Amino acid sequence: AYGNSSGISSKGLHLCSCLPQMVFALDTEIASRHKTYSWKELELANPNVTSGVSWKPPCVAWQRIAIIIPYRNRERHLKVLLSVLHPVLQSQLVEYEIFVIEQLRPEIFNRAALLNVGFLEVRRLRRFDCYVFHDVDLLPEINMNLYSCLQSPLHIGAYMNKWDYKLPYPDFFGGAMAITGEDVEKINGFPNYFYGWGGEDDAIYSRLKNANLPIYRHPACLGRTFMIQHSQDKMNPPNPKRYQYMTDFHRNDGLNTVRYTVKHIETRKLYTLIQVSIERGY
Ligand code: UD2
Ligand code: MN
Repeated sequence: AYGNSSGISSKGLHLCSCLPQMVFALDTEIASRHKTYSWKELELANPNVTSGVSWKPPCVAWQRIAIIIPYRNRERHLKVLLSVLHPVLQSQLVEYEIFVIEQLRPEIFNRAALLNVGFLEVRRLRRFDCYVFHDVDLLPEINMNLYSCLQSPLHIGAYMNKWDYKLPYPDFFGGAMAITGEDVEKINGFPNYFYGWGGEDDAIYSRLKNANLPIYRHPACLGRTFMIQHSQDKMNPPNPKRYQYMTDFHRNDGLNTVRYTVKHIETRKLYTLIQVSIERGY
């Protein structure tokens, strides 16, 4: 069941509180200056994370969460994100594990197909209650921004520095979202035909809408996120078909049609790396 608050389970074990034990905020100065950590430094700062195993709080976690990050060539962002996510998620007393889904091929980036692959591969490895699909450059500004699945999908990256902590438009759904496995299946995952930048977040939003799954957002004071400023990646140019594709909804495309090859899986100290090639079907 979702939404347990603190209490005692029938077996006498303490269920975790869903309130962080200590409230802390991100140092946006550090984040915006792109502090470059060495991997050694980062690992030493997170000694309690064991590779290839979910981190568990010292109580019964109310959810098991997989963080799925679509990724290519953003090592600096990944380091900053890991330096923030591990302490934030641990303070939130959830059981969690971080997966980085790296696209090897084709050249043009496909964020939504990587989310499908991430979901399928992670689910094959272990069972989670909740899947958080998370941009590599997005940081929670306060650990009261709870990463959790509710009765309907939660938009985590809603209120960003980039947009002055307001929604750029009412149906905005970029950045990060938390969805149960059942809900991912209900919408048949994400569209595979968005190559390049833009539109796929809006298409995902319309999939949810068509499935009568309303979007939740935390109050703006808690749901604050910070996107590290960056330029457009060379191999992720604006998709010229993004407007056309957004309205032209391919119900039969998604989890069941994504074609890919897993090239390599590696459990690193602070995350599991899954390297894949997407077969271009469109
Ligand atoms: C916005 C949305 C994002 C997505 C995108 C349109 C926010 C915070 N985010 O991000 O969710 O809808 O528009 O496609 O509004 N990536 C790589 N390597 C690449 C290219 C992309 O790792 O070469 C990943 C990475 O996780 C990145 C994400 O894809 O954060 C989105 O790409 P972006 O950050 O370039 O796009 P942006 O900031 O406009
Ligand atoms: Mn970005």
